[in-house]
Amino acid sequence: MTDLFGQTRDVVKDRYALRTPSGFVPSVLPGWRNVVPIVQISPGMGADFAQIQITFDKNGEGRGNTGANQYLVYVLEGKCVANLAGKKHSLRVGSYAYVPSQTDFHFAQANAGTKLLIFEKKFVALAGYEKPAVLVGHESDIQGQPFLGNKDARLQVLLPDHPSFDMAVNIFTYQPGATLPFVEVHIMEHGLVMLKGQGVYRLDADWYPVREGDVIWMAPYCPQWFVAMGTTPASYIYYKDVNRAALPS
Ligand code: UGY
Ligand code: MN
Repeated sequence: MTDLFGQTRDVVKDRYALRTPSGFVPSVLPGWRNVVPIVQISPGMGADFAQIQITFDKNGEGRGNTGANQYLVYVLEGKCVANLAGKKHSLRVGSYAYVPSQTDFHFAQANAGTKLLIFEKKFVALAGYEKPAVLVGHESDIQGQPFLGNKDARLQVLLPDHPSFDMAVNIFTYQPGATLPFVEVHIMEHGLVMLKGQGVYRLDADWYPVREGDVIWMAPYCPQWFVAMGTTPASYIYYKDVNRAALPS
């Protein structure tokens, strides 16, 4: 039986969005060739950052300069080589690269099907602190810490917790039945991709079943809560803006 036409789990609202792979439409990004880019979140939705998925075809590559923006690139599938500010790094599933503003980059030598997730944000400098440098790591080197004392909800913080960074990217892993401890409401904005498992996300006053591959945008102050469900752990990678004044001067 075919799926029922005209149905989708996608919702795009003023304060949040849930996007699912069945609704993804490729676009074209300057500097990227032989790839399929999906802009999952962008200012067109109301967000103050962009979240982009890149899938490589044969001979795919992305070349450019970050300009005023900074990137956190995470490898969802496959492998590739990143040349960042003239230095080459081999990346595999779970690798991540922080690419500061005003930095030359070239992503290439990827297997067809390699998938990158990019969080892109305008860099806001902080007086008295140097701009962060290129940083490359792997999620397996980051210890998951119990979230607010709950060992069944663990947080891996990929970027240094330091005032020079104005963005954070974390991986949250929940055992089945584990939850965010309370409904969060905060100044930070989020972009999120479900990496594994299933659960229910509360967004504002609405509840949505979510699973691997789903994407969520949460505007600042959007009430949010999650419970992992099923028999396997659920995990998601997410972005947030951090460490800057509430009211820019
Ligand atoms: O870092 C966070 O704000 C995180 N606890 N939010 C979330 O997972 N929705
Ligand atoms: Mn949050």
